[in-house]
Amino acid sequence: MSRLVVVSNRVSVPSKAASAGGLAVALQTALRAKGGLWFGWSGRVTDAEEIVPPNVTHERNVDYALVDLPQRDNDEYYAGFANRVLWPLLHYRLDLTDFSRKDMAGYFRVNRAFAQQLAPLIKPDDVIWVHDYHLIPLASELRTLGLQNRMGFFLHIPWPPADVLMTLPPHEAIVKALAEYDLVGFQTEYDADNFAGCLVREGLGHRHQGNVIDAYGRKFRFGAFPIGIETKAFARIARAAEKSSTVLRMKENLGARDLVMGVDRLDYSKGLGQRMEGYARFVEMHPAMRGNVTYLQVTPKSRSEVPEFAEMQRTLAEIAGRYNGAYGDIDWTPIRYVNRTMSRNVLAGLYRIAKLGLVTPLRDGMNLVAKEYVASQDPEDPGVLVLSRFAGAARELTQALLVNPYDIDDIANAIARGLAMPREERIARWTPMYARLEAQNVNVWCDSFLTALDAAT
Ligand code: ADQ
Repeated sequence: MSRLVVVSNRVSVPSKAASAGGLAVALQTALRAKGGLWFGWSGRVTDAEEIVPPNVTHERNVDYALVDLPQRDNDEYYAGFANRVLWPLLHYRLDLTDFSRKDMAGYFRVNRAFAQQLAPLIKPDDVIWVHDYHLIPLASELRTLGLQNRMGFFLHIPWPPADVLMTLPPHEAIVKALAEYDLVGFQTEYDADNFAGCLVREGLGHRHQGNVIDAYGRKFRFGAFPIGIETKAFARIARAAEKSSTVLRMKENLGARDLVMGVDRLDYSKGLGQRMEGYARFVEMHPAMRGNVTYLQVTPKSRSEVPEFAEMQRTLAEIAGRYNGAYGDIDWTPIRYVNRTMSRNVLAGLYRIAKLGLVTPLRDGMNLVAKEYVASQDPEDPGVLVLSRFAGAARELTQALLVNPYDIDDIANAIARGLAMPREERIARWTPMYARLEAQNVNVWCDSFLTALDAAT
């Protein structure tokens, strides 16, 4: 059996202090079963001139090889090209891309350095699985060093249509780099079709039956592999967490009020401003609900050194403050905006007691919060998921109340409809969603990608 090599920007080394999330657990399970190596950045930034050989630790059949990033590489590759060009562009935000040739050079330079550090650790029959937009050129750099291994790439975020992609000055270098993989995976069929469409429309490649593309003298496969969660484990954690002290405290505090809940990283792709406005419109339109519902938005502060993030944080606090001032009362705060991270257990327990999960990104590769919310519900009395039609999860969770996250009234109406929904309808909508999440859990995702990669030649 071939060894598995996983490469990602950040590596999850198992630790006693932190419990790993679903993706890390699934990859660790696959790595332990096959024996393997996980390579990537440690998260540390140093004042070294260049990337030096990784620090390798071994744990349960798996080597973890971590490299540190010199400051310049962090600025150009990570903070620069990956996060200020690829992230906004692939989320359709042309207005926020901040392209410079210096950062682009840094991005390709770090990928070359990663390849140089990784290559000596690779055995001839290893299967290499590269994750996400930070590392698109890795396969081409490894091939330049003579590696002929099977290599797959999975993009966790969306892939936009050709007209959006074409605005990226090095779009052709990015597409060409992807052609060096044997399998390129996306979250949804839309993303996969956008990718093939970009190649075909720009005359860069030909699409064949069975999702095969011919481009730059190579034939490779592509397709949709929607990522899942640890569905059963999440349901179990949520059941147990309902009795945890934090969740009991929240329940007591809520009294007879309904809980509406949002959980997101602070990011412009998550549509947090529009979401708060949508909830405020709901409160405005339904005076009888005032005092009877609380919206809890859990969003830790992040990257406050980046001006846009600090600005976003200020704007959200300002919107919450404005509506709390306008509609709140001595014993009622309409929006509780909490800036901290919560453990998976507490989140699962809060999801379970929330009558409504509000997940309205403007664009999202998948969105695991939507899936976690569904998995956490009580089958006898489930809550309602209000979900953006622009999240990858909307392709699977079709029984959610799907909304246009740019349309404030649509969000307000969905909240009203969700909170008033009879139990039979809630059960009828929830049951097929849960069944799907159970059938397509994160281990199934992992296996189906690796099986397709095995079959790709
Ligand atoms: P993210 O953009 O990070 O992931 P998401 O899929 O929602 O988005 O996953 C976030 C994870 O972090 C969830 O497991 C959630 O529980 C956790 N989380 C979020 N806020 C938290 C908080 N305040 N406290 C604690 N935990 C919190 C990228 C893509 C997504 C894609 C995933 C996986 O952008 O579209 O679904 O990768 O492929």
